[in-house]
Amino acid sequence: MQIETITTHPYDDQNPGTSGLRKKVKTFQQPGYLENFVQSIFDSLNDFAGKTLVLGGDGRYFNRAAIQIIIKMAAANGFGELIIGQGGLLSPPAASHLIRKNQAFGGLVLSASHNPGGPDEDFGIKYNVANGGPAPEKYTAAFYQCSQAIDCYKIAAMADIDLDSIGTQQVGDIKITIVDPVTDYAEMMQSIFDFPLLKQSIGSGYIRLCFDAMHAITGPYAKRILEDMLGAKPGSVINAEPLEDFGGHHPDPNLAHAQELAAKMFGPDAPTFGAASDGDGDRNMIMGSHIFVTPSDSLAIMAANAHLIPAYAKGLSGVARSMPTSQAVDRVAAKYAIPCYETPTGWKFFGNLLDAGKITICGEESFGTGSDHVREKDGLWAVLFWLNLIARKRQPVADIVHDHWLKFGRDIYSRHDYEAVSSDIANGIIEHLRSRLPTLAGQAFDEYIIKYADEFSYQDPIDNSISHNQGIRIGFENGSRIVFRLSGTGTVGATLRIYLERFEVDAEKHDQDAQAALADLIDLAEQLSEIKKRTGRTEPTVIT
Ligand code: G16
Repeated sequence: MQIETITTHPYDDQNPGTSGLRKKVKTFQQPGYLENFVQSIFDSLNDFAGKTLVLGGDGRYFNRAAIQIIIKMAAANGFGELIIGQGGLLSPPAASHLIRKNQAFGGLVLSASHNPGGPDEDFGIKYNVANGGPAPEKYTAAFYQCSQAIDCYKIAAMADIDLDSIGTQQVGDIKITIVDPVTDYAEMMQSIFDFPLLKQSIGSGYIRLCFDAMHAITGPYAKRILEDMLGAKPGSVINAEPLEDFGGHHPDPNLAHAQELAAKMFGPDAPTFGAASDGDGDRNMIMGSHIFVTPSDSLAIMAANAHLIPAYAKGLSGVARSMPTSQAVDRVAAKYAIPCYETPTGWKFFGNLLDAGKITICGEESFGTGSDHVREKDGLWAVLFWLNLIARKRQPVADIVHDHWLKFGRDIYSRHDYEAVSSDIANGIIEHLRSRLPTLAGQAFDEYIIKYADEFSYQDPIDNSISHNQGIRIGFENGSRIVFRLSGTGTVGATLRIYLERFEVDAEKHDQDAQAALADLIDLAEQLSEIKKRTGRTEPTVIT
């Protein structure tokens, strides 16, 4: 096999964000752009000659073309085997599982998650390490450093690989195995949850479900597991066919974007259970008949009830949440006397805690939950977890949620996003907030007295690495919080996120609408940050 060395020049924008490198497809299609980043990853890794790399993506536009390029580069750089999902498809949790199961050196996951797809939309790539999880910051910093000095990349002169036929072939020195993307993942789910009980509850009609795959990768996974294996009625999985442009929608599982599902769940004769997943299948939205469960509540409810799920029957070693996620799970951890860790936003920060056995379940406000079964958040896992809970408790979602609030109180929560703000303005807002931090503690805004105001830093308890500037936190004497952060996953300008939460212990007030209940905090967030004033916007782009 002939290896070509192609001369290239650095692109200055290849610094990975919260979850890999995400850019417009057109950016990735520039000459050498994808190749530079892949070569920079390979150049910063050691000792992978002859080893295995897992490869797959969320099936969005450019997925197949990118996979063909990466196959040739992996061959040229000396990998011994590639394990690739059929059709180039692998959800991050399925890829994570394959890396772990096959003791692979690592994996490349092509995904821009919940961002829209198509020739004018987004694409992304991230590297996962041998534990199956997203590369920690020390790796991503090295990728960026290499990308800034790159002058050539290596690529094998070989024909495109047939991605659609399952099987193994040897091409020169590299073995290429195309696997069914669902089989191993489905087997793992069977080992975690009570499938016979689920089959019985779904088959008997006790649970009627609707899963919105949003024309993204979970279509084939959900059809196989929910319909074929668990007996949900054909058609229970809607928008099941993965499309390169997700049917023109944002494959983002929230009430703003999963409108078809939301209409069903708040409509007449609503199913017992509703859920949606994102473009690459690692996020989840949980709904019941006439109720939406916030991701922060979902995490807390999972932690509080984990003993009802076969794989977690022995209890949890600990839990973790990202800093902006509500404190609901902290209350569960306190009650059951297990550790609760607060990490920066980004699944990569859970990896060390999971590897060290410090936590069993973790999650984020951004519609992500997962456990130690893989090292990625896992949308369908969360769906099966909830189905298993409903079946075990014989309670509808709304009752499970209300019972939880009764026991622990309700952390009323919302996130307001201002998307595509000019980067200068967004940075100015963060600077403005930063400059106010030293003087805020002790200030009173009606009944809201500021207890602390700081910028979140995290020291990893396992490797002691420190991550600074992970969001601005303003905490109040009454337990309420406002957090401000710049997103690390957007591809146009900057996205400003405001996270708002207020604790309500009074059961009479648990049913309030979140926006109304948070109105004072929303006003206060504006007073502190001047986002509307500085951006000229009158309202957030998305409220979740
Ligand atoms: C990624 C990360 C998550 C993070 C989310 C939002 O998820 O893996 O840990 O919470 O982005 O990040 P940000 O607030 O910086 O936009 P995904 O589903 O996009 O891969």
